[in-house]
Amino acid sequence: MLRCGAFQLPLTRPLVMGIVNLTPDSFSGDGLASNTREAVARARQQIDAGADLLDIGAESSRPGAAPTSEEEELRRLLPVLEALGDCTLPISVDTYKPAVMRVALANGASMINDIFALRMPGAMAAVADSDCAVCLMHMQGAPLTMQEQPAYADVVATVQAFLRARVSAALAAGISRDRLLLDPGFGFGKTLQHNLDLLYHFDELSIDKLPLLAGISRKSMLGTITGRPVAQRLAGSLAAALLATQRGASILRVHDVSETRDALAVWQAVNTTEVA
Ligand code: 7PJ
Repeated sequence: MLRCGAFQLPLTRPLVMGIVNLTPDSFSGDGLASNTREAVARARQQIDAGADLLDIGAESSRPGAAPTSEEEELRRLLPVLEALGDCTLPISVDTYKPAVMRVALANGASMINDIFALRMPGAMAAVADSDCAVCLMHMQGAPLTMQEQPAYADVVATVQAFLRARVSAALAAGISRDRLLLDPGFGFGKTLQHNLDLLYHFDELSIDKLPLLAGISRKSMLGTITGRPVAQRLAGSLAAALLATQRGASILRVHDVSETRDALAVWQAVNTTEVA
């Protein structure tokens, strides 16, 4: 079980986290230019498509993206959180800013998805004061420059060591282990080869058996492999989602919820069949 504010998320089958993007400059082409009505419609679509939880992001973290101000991030986020006040699914907010975390948690969010893994001053305390779930993600560098020259001696060992240190820091800050999720951060300061190494060794990335989240949907690694532009990466995304699931992913962060659910249904049907 993952403790997620008032929710308890079962981790006995892979869960689908539907992306709701409030940024005007999303790489995946689904940005909603901070139009609240469209954003809420998109969230409801993700729910109807069978999402287990939503991930709402109001600041772009695509490679080369410049930071968004706290005020602008909240201006995009708050009306959507308010409109989703009756939502029966857990809502995760994708942010690394402590002030945004606190406001989001006070306005209905029950998970914080932090690409900086609570490294910003004050972030650890902002979530420790609540009972939300937290996704700790690995990133080398920061979005503006992270794809310039990513380099690792051993990417799997580096990500493991990073996640282990962030788990220790979170536990020391009083965040209980049933609130933690880990994520290697595909595409965040990584070459194609680094991403492939991490996906191949995905099941080795869990620290102390904590659940893993995989975010590969529509990412450029799939474009590089398939030669497809972002609008044509569904098949690649589904393949990657299944590979991550097979290697132990508990939560899949995706744009295409209903298609991912179908792929998972097939995986699950096979996976739960005992050979006579
Ligand atoms: C991720 C994320 C990811 C987590 C983004 C995109 C780029 N959060 N936020 N993991 N990616 N936890 O939507 O592809 O991989 S933004």
